[in-house]
Amino acid sequence: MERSKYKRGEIMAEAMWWQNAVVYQVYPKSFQDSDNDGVGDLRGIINRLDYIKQLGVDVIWLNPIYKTSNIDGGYDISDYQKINPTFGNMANFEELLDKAHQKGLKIMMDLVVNHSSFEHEWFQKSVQDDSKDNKYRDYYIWRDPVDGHEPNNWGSFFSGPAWTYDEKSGQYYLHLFAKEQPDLNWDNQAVRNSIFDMMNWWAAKGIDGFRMDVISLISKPEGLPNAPIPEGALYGNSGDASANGPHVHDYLSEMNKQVLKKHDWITVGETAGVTTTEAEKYANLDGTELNMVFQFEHVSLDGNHNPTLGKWSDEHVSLMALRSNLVKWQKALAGKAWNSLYWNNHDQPRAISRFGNDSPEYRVVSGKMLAALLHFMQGTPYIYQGEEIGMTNANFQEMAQYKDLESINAYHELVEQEHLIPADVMMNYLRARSRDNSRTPMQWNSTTYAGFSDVTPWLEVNANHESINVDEALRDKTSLFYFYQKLIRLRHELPVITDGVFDLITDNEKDESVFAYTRKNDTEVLLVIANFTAQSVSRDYNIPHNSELLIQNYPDVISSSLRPYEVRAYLFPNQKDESV
Ligand code: ISL
Repeated sequence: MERSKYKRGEIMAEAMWWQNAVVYQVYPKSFQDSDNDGVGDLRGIINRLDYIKQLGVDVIWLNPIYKTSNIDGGYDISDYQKINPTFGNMANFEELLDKAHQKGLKIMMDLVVNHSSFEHEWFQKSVQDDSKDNKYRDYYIWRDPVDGHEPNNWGSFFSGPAWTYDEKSGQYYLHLFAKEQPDLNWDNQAVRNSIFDMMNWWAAKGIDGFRMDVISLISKPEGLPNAPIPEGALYGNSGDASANGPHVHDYLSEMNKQVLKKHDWITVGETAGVTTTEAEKYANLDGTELNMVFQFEHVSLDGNHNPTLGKWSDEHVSLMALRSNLVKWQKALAGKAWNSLYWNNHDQPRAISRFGNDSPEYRVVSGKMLAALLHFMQGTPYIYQGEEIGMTNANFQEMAQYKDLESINAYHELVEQEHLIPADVMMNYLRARSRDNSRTPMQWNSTTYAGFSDVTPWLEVNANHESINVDEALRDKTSLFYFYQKLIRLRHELPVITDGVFDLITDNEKDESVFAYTRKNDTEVLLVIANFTAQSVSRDYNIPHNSELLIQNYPDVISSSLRPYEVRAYLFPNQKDESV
């Protein structure tokens, strides 16, 4: 096929740069330790920029690197304008930004403003003796007790109630997450101004955008009413009660005017509880709020059937459920808003262990299948560090190996306090879903600490680093790394990956094993066929004779057969009268 005929290499004229981009997520604590204290740091990231560049991505999203109380992996910020000293200093950050820019990489920062740390100056002033009279009291959400109890029945995301009592003032403050993460009061104009000033301060440093932590939760419902308590659960669901609250779109529009619209940035809202209808507002193509959102539905389908246990489960999602959800998002946002695409991140287990197959036989082939399936969809793909070499879940056997407060608190509450499930069942659930699964140190080589550090790391290295590591991946031309590299290159070269209309192929919605879809624009059709199972299946898809096989994860093609986790993507001209 003559590539030039189909405008290959031309980028969709009207596309925004972030619609053609691929983002690489770095969790600094676990990426690269340069000063041998067992914790990753900014110098470590600087030293690895060439590796990230080699992959071919456009943007690095840095999880929080700010001064922190370190209760929740940096999501408890005590100073938004200072760098976590364990990670380095502002000069290191400026060097990182500068060197990334020199290499053509952009830097997206994490913005955590639903809450601050309890050690933030604002909260310290909010609780001090004369606090009821100072302006910082109202920076947070304080309420009187009701009948001697918490002001409402809300639970925290990290177990226990969402309220903590302050003896001095006789009031409770709200925290949807840990008690060390008090929620900021977005209804207060002074709070919003302080946040926008801080964002503008980072803008002046030359950053390229923000990923906004739980930004869907910033506008709490009027009067903070009780929330429905899921059957058997201890507390009302504060996340559902606060998600997409009454003023959230006003506040984001205001942020857009005060900060975002002045810059050619990438912005993504982490929007717990978002629906497709809400996403159309957050990520509207007029650009009045954010560029895109992280939705949670496809990573919530395999939760426990028992609502009391929520995410704690070791279920595997069926292809039927997963596909219908992903298709819903592809279709609903088309032409109205923009999707972000992800299988995993620092809060989710590893993609291959969860959606693919992490046995030695199928790890790489299933990883390639998942990668292709996601990267050919419409939206901006996110790659979480280590995904590109096929890192797997941590497989911890002891509670002492876990460091994540969500995991530790859930174990205490569900096993020891409420006796809802036996310890061994919870250990299985943690092996399947704990956030520490994705936070184990990056596996650079086969040495004792995987090349992450020369000393014992803050979280144990996965034992499989002896065979699964960057050195190995770069040596092997058939590795996942080069497969991702090719997917990223194709996205940059083929407009249809950005602008093509998404459709399942005829009858695919009934197929329990194969996920097959097309993307079509005026000139080209991209056809993606993926076997989601460990069994060979036979299917005949009438691949047009003039199609180009863009990428595949087996060395050859057996017509009308798909081997375990086989994926193939074809490109052919769009002859509008034919349909696949
Ligand atoms: O991690 C979760 C499920 O295991 C979510 O409930 C998570 O808490 C939610 O997605 C919000 O995540 C973000 O905000 C949290 C922080 O702990 C996460 O790391 C962050 O991504 C509080 O800031």
